[in-house]
Amino acid sequence: MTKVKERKSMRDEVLHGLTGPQKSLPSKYFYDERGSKLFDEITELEEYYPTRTERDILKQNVEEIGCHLGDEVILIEPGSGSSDKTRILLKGLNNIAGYIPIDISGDYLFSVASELQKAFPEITIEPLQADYTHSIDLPDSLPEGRKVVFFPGSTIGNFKRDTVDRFLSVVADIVGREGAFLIGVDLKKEVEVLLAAYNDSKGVTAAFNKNILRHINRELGTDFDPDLFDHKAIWNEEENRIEMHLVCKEDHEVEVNGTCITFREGECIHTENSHKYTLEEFGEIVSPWFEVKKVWTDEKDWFSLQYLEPK
Ligand code: AVI
Repeated sequence: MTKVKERKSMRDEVLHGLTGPQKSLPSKYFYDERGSKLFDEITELEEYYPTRTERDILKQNVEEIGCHLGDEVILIEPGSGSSDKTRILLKGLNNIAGYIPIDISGDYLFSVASELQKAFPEITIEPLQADYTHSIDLPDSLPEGRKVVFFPGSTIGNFKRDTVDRFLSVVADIVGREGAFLIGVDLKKEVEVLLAAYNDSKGVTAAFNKNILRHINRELGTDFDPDLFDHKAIWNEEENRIEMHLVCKEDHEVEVNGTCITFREGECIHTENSHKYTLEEFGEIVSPWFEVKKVWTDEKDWFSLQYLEPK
């Protein structure tokens, strides 16, 4: 039943995106099994600085982060995936009473959670399968503690402004008056550095971008040929974001659920936004809900980890 519902909404979203004036596809469809593996490969690339930079910031400041979080912490991580960066906190801190990883993909979530429970038996680990962009009902059986949402990776950069606002209000709701928010935010920097990060020399980001078409083919039975598209990543100065596109190499048509979509040579499908902020801009965005209390950065000021408290 659930699967049928998911398929219908994917079909609707794909059709909606491909029949608008600017063709687009939702970036969440990068992430099937192959897409998640390609993303993991991206995070290991020399040019893709965010992951290793954020990891280093966490490692170098773990004690100070712990002091800000308080004595008995319930760590809540929306979109937890492999919980990779969280391990740095779980290992380095002794004030985490509970950890709630939240992810839409259940199998992976539950297997990561049970592995973590073995590694950290003293921490109550309660995985929650949910779409975190909407409101989240936390389990009743949580230990006492201060609720802290952890959202690393600068995933917030992939959200459009209305989604950012909705997400911030969901987080404010979850943590309540006494809680806190620890978030990774990628910062503005030289355009060459940004372009290299999204146009890597090994072509992994290109494969990741084109994978969205393979994923849609498999789920919806469409016949997109990924080889008829080139990867393109550009810096949009006005919108302060990297944009990823798929550029059509020759005129052709693809049928999506009975609707014929025409592609012209040179036409683009917009597949992802990755916004970059200054510290001031980000402080302004969160200001209706949160106050930025502490910011940790790397020595080049490329990436920030920010500790926020509700207003
Ligand atoms: C998941 N997200 C923060 C990545 C980013 O940098 O915007 C996704 C990504 N797209 C291309 N490379 C990485």
